[in-house]
Amino acid sequence: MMKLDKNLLTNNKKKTSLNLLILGNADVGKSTTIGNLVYNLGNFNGSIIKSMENDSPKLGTKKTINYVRFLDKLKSDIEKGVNYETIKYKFETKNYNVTIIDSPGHRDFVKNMITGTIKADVALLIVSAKNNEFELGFRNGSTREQALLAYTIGIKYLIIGINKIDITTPCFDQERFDKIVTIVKGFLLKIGYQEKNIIFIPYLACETVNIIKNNGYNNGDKGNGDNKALSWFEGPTLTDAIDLFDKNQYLLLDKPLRIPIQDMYSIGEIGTVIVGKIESGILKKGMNLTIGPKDLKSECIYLEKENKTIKEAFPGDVIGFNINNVKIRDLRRGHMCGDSNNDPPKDTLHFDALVVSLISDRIKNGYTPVIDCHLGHIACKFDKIMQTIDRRTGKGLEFEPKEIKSGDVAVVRMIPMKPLVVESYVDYPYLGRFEIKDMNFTVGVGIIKSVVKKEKENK
Ligand SMILES: Nc1nc2c(ncn2[C@@H]2O[C@H](COP(=O)(O)OP(=O)(O)OP(=O)(O)O)[C@@H](O)[C@H]2O)c(=O)[nH]1
Ligand SMILES: [Mg+2]
Repeated sequence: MMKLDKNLLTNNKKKTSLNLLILGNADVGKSTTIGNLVYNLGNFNGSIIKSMENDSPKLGTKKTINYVRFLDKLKSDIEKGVNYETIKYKFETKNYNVTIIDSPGHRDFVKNMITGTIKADVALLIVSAKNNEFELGFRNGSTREQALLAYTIGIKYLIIGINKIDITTPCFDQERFDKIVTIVKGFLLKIGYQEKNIIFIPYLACETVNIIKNNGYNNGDKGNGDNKALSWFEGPTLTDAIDLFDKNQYLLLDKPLRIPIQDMYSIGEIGTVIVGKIESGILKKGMNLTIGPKDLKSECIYLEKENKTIKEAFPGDVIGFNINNVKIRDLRRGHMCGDSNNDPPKDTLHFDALVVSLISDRIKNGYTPVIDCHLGHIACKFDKIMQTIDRRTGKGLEFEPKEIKSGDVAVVRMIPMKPLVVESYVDYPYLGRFEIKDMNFTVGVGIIKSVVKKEKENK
């Protein structure tokens, strides 16, 4: 009989990590949901559970867990431990090791989301099915603003959790569910979400219904009858919805090659060696390379990763590679390496970006701060503030305003003061966002909507 390779088996078992951003208006059940997921699917110190069980009231034969209290206990437990500053709630689904990112909703959080310091793969936007609670959150609350935030920072896959489906009238009301889906879906499609990437899940956070299993029940039939109150719902459970997300699809394998240059060396007989991380595409030995913004032509002679020679490298790999025909004095940190035959990197004439101002000073046309975009660090002029944008709806407000103030979102045409390769956020997420710096302070953040590149003839 063939022996199974043990290493292979354990390697296969290793789950991919996934960051889940939790969004939702006040009181919709965010803490209850997080507590539920971590309690039922998490891997934490079991003594908290014991203490929870001891002081949880019993309802008939069922114990009810107060998940918000559990979360508080867990939080204080983590704070007592060594790893004080990073409070991370984690749980596992079939495919993923999930880390929860809870959204405090303040300025630094938004800044960190946009610059990618916190990187979420998937967002769970929670709404409440309770009468009026949904309407309030959608009309006056932050539901729409948060959905727009998720879209702006590039979260393509969005789960809409419709919580508290037990307290609709009648309870577990399918009509109520359908109505909420229609309203939210209409909005999401308008701001740019694709129908195939949004999914609606009715569930109950305080009772673990349709989170792991579709075990909805009617009042008076506590979970073991056939008469399931959520039997009308044929979609996945909340955790299955997370597993439906295909992270590989977003790994940028199929995109053209982009390697921002981190360091370069001139090594004796070998020649020029570049070090950088592949942001998208595949680098192969023998490939014809173009290095922007100067349009230098070269070839990849050999490449290595972790001191081993390899034939090809993939997104996320940090590699060193040897190129010919280019001297290191022509290269700078922040220059961009790409495939000569597939969308080679080019210098920028100007680009349009969605900019959020974070300084108290007003910004006018002509303002020229430094921007940090991938590894580039270049002065860029606010050539023209084209339009301010409503944060909540994404709709345009004022055309060509004289100035923008702190907190404003605006589309701005920007011109780099020196050669620079940038890309649109849609095409190259990691290369299409930037921080705006003034005297080394972050004064704003931006996302690049479109780029007009310098073509040879207009150089
Ligand atoms: N009926 C019902 N009530 C729920 C459910 N989930 C949460 N609740 C209740 O809704 C209230 C708010 O829940 P939380 O989890 O604290 O909500 P939150 O979104 O964290 O609230 P904030 O942190 O204040 O924004 C609590 O009273 C919960 O018991 C549910 O599935 N059904
Ligand atoms: Mg809470």
